[in-house]
This record gives sequence, C-alpha cells and structure tokens, in this order.
Amino acid sequence: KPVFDWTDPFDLNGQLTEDERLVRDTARDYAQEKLLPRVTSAYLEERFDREIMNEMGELGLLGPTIPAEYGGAGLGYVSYGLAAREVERVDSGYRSAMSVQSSLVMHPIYAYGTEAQRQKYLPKLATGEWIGCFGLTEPDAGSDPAGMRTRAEKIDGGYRLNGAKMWITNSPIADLAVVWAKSAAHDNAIRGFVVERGMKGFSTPKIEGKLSLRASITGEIVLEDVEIPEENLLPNVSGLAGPFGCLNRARYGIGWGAMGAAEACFAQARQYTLDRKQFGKPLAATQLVQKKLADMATDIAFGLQACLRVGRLFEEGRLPPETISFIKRNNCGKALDIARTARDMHGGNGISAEFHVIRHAANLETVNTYEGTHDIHALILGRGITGIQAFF
Ligand code: TGC
Ligand code: FAD
Repeated sequence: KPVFDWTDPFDLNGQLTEDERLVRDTARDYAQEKLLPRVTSAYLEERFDREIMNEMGELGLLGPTIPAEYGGAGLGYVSYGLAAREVERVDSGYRSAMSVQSSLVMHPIYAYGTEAQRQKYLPKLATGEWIGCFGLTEPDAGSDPAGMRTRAEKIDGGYRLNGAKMWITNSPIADLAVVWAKSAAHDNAIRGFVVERGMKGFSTPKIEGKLSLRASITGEIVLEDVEIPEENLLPNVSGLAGPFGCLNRARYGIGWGAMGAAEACFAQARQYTLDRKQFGKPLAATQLVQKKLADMATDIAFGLQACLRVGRLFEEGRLPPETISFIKRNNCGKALDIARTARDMHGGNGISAEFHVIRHAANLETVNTYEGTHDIHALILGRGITGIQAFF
C-alpha cells in the first residue's frame, strides 16, 4: 500500500532526475551545515557575511545556468530552483544574494553582453571573487520602472551617468553594478551599463535599520557624473525587455525559494505543536491546529508542483512571462501566510529568534514586495487574462 509522506505528498522527488537530486542535496547540506548555524547572529546584527559568496561560488550556486566555459555550472532551471528552495529554507536574504548574482548580474552580461564582457566578468562572478548588484528601482520609480530618471549622456568614447537607485541588494559590497538608464544617444531607450567599483562619482551608501531581510545587505546607488567607457554598455538589448528578461529568471527562482521558507515554517510548527502540551494534550491533537497544518501542507505541495511544471516549461523554451507571475505571486503570498500562521502557533515563543518563524515571516514581507509586488503580479495576470492593462 502506498505510504503517505507529509514532507513530499506529490512525490516531487520522484519527478526529478538523478543530477537534479544531487544539486538539491548538495545545496541542502551546505545550507543546513554552513548557513543555518550563522543566520541568527547575522540577522540580529544586521550583517551579511561576505565569504558566503565564495562558498556559494565553490559549490556552483552562482550562475548555475550559465555555460561552463564562462565559469557557470551549465545546469537546467529546475536545478536552479531546487537550490533556491534549499538556501531560502534557511533565509530569504541568502537566497537573495544568490539570485541577484545569478539572474540579475550574470544573466544580463551573458545574454546581452559582448564576448569580451563575458570573459572579463563572468568567471569572477561565478566564483564569488566579485560581487555584482542590479540597479533598476529608484526612489520615485519602483513598480513603474519606465518612470526612471537615471540618464546616460553620450561623451567622447563612452557615456556619462547621472541618477540614483534605491533598495539595491548587495550594492554596498558590490564590485560592479548592472545599472539601467535612459540613454539620450539611443532615443531615450532604457539601456544597461556595467559600472565598476572605483569609477569616479559612483557610490553605494548602505540602507540601515531594515526590520526584514536583515541578513542581506541593501543600499543605494548614487551616480554623479560617472564616466564609463563605450565597452561597458551592454549592446545587445534595448528597452524594458532588458531588465525584465533578468527579472523573469529571478522571479522564477523566488517562486521556489518562497516554498523553501514556507517548508521550514511548516516543519517547525508541526514539531512544535506535537511537542507542546496545553489542556493536557499536544496542541497538534486539536482540530484547529490540524486544519492549519493541512492548509500549509496543501499550499506547499501545490506550490512546489507548480514550480516544477514552470521550470520544465522554462527548460523547453515554452514559458511566457505571465506564467512566472503565477508562482511568484501565489507562492510568496502563501509562504507569508504560512510563516505568520506558524508564528502564531508558537505562541510567545514564536517571537523569539530561536524558533526562526518570525524571521521568515519578516523576510517574506520583502519577498512578497520585491521583483514585482503581489498586486503588480495580479495586474500582469489580469492583463494576460483580459488583454486590458490596468496599471494606470
Ligand atoms: P510593458 O509595456 O508591459 O513592457 C515594456 C517592454 O518590456 C517587455 N516586457 C517583457 N519582456 C520580457 N519579460 C517580461 N516579463 C516582460 N514584460 C514586459 C514588453 O514586451 C515591452 O517590450 P517592447 O519591446 O514592446 O518595448 O511595460 P510597463 O511599463 O507597462 O510595465 C508594467 C509592469 C508593472 C508589468 C512592470 O513595470 C513591472 O513588472 N513592474 C514591477 C517592477 C519590478 O519587478 N521591479 C523589480 C526590481 S529588481 C528587484 O526587486 C530585485 S530584488 C532582488 C533580490 O534581492 O532577490
Ligand atoms: P511602489 O511601487 O511605490 O508600491 C507601493 C504600493 O503600491 C505597493 O503595495 C504596490 O503593489 C502598490 N501599487 C503600485 N502601483 C500600483 C498600481 N498601478 N495599482 C495598484 N497598486 C499599485 N530593486 C532593484 O532594482 N534591485 C534590487 O536589488 C532590489 N533589492 C531589493 C531589496 C529589498 C530588501 C527591498 C525591500 C526592495 C528591493 N528592490 C530592488 C526594490 C523592489 O523591487 C521595489 O521595492 C518594488 O518593486 C516595489 O517598488 P516600491 O518600493 O517603489 O513600491
């Protein structure tokens, strides 16, 4: 008789290849053995440990889908998603570091860059020797990046950049930034530029006092008459399709990652309510608690199955961006609900860092917001369903 496995009710494991299981197990071992022991102090001290990038690089977690000739691991998108899930099972901030480097920095250089740019940047980004960041959001242009003010003006031999980017993951420690700006020399189209640390007028102040994603470092990008050479323009893309091509990949990984955080909260709540007794019996022996656990397990099982299907479509080249919005939106929203419920099920202990659930809940507030808010993805889906855009 088939046996029910509450950790994998739809047999996700059985739908993976041998290689994908290996990637998942490698990422899980690393995350549990190396990331979990340091996350609480990093979170409390609002600290990102720089060496995590080197460790991830060593395991092939940076740019996993980039071909091996540029230092990547040449893996498929399901493997990438499985790794994101394992890293975010520990902390969304660590998955952020991995997805920004992979999808938002290495991908645009690989997909839109010259051969010289690929050779110069990708191998060092793949090992974590260099850290990159992605500057799209501005103080006055978040959900509507078309409203950006950052400008590139043509000068002899290159461009002069002016503007400011806000809420940029890893910017204070980045060696380079992929910056999106409106370029006067290209009919004001949005173009991508690689800005390197040390270029005059480029600074990246840290944003202090975050109460979410505290184990990730976030900052601004300030561009004051930064002169960059012609060879730092990403030549092979123009318009918002450039940054959105990167966001498609990062949003896909977040769909998986959010489920990892949700699984951590679910497992923690299950164990806690089995162990904790009130009114003479385990909390898990009450109908209300069992319903909560059943709802969590359902949302996780459905969410993971959807991720796998979306990943296969990605690998087959049959994935429309709207379909990514399903998993980015629903999985982040469900993960946030699960984390908040798990926190509640822990009673007073739920607010302690020791039990992890409030950290996940606070992190997921950011995950539900960045890469397109929950409502922005509803509008993307609404447009796909009706053919009518309702953003303005
Ligand atoms: P719209 O008219 O829809 O499109 C403009 C051009 O872009 C193309 N396009 C896409 N291309 C590829 N993939 C997609 N997903 C695409 N979506 C649109 C489109 O075909 C068009 O191309 P063309 O050649 O015709 O010009 O543009 P819009 O201005 O109406 O967009 C509306 C909206 C709301 C969908 C969009 O702006 C949006 O998604 N807003 C959310 C912004 C966002 O997600 N920002 C993320 C910032 S990065 C970040 O948060 C990193 S967090 C990192 C971490 O720590 O993990
Ligand atoms: P707004 O766009 O001002 O939205 C505020 C509210 O209004 C939201 O609820 C939104 O859903 C709603 N809203 C907006 N427009 C509409 C509409 N038309 N209809 C109905 N409701 C609407 N960006 C980067 O470029 N790179 C990064 O590395 C990066 N990292 C980040 C890290 C962190 C920790 C955080 C918090 C953010 C990061 N972001 C990054 C920025 C992130 O992508 C934006 O915060 C996000 O896109 C939302 O933009 P906003 O904050 O300007 O909010």
